[in-house]
Amino acid sequence: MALTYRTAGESHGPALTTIIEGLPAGLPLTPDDIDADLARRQLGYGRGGRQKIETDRVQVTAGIRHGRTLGSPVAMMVMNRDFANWSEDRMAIWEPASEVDPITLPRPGHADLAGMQKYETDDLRNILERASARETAARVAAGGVAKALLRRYGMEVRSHVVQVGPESTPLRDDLTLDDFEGVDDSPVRALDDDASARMRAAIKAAGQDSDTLGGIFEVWVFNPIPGLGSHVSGDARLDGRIGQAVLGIQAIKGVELGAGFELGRIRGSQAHDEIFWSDDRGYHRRTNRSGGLEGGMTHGEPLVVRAAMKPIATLSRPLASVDVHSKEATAAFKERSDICAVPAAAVIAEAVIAFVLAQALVDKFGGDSVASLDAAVERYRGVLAR
Ligand code: EPS
Repeated sequence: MALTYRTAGESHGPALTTIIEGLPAGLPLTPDDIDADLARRQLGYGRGGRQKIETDRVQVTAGIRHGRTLGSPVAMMVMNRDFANWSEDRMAIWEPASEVDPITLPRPGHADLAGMQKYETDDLRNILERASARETAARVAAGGVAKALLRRYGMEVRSHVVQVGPESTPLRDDLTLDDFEGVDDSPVRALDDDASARMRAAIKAAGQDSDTLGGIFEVWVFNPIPGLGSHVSGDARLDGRIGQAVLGIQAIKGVELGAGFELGRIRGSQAHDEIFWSDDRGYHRRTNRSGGLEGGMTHGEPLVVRAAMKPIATLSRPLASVDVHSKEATAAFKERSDICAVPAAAVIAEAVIAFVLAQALVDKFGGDSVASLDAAVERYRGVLAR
């Protein structure tokens, strides 16, 4: 069975739900495999008031027994504590809408206007509740499970922030797992202290101006098993699957793999990663401009994915908009929001990339149980060592 997941839940509704189908039976899991990433997603300098209300923890309601997956769908809930403040009126599940005024002032950059047109509603709360990045907590829960599966086969997923607004840190293609050791200690999840301080100052300045900031982050996956993904069809290529997953995160506007757009500016002789062999390392490369992917498949060097997040669209000094009732020019709707959520977006991207890799792992090695997956991976590693 293919590995898939689905989420449900509104930002201020009762809970977020994640259902994962197609996990092999017998995978050991602990609450911390999931909760640690939920907590990391809530951090980052520049977050808004919501994170003070929530302490995200997963509640498993199906698919796990005695700390192991059963092979049945795994269902998980993250409760929205804030629902208690909304359940009586604005997010009441059964009471009629007549009690609450519709919100009619769409925010530029948000899903509001196109969503109102598409779903034929004059209340943008019907759109923003699901468009909100609160939903990403449910995806991070799925990612925690995927990471546990990947870790079993030596694959480790990490991320760091490389740019916030105008402040950046030089890109490197030689990072190791150890370089990421203290990344969560930086309030912006940057690897160097100087960049971290500059990024923090930029967020502070944006906040003082009632403005928001986006940025750029990288996700690295270390020790990928070579041959995940496939060249045989466009939709099997891991490049495309990763692109879809990362661009499917709220506010992500660009994705690069390896050297990315830079590859369009240099010659072939400069662009490709030459192939070497040694007894201890097997096939390996001295450069990784391909970001670990050739022909839509992992080749064994780290997977490197970079993505750009636009500034958050909810501004406390709102941009120009139009009231969808009167069609009069007006300022856009204001709601509590973050100044910058790039550090959190990096954690979310870890989750969705981990899930794509877990899918590719299950696609390649199959099996209803981790025991059969283990055996298939071991056989394949034997083939690779020849
Ligand atoms: C978020 C929860 C949201 C926002 C933010 C991210 O909660 P609330 O709307 O109650 O403040 O803080 O979402 C957005 C910026 C957005 O545009 O949707 C979260 O949990 O990540």
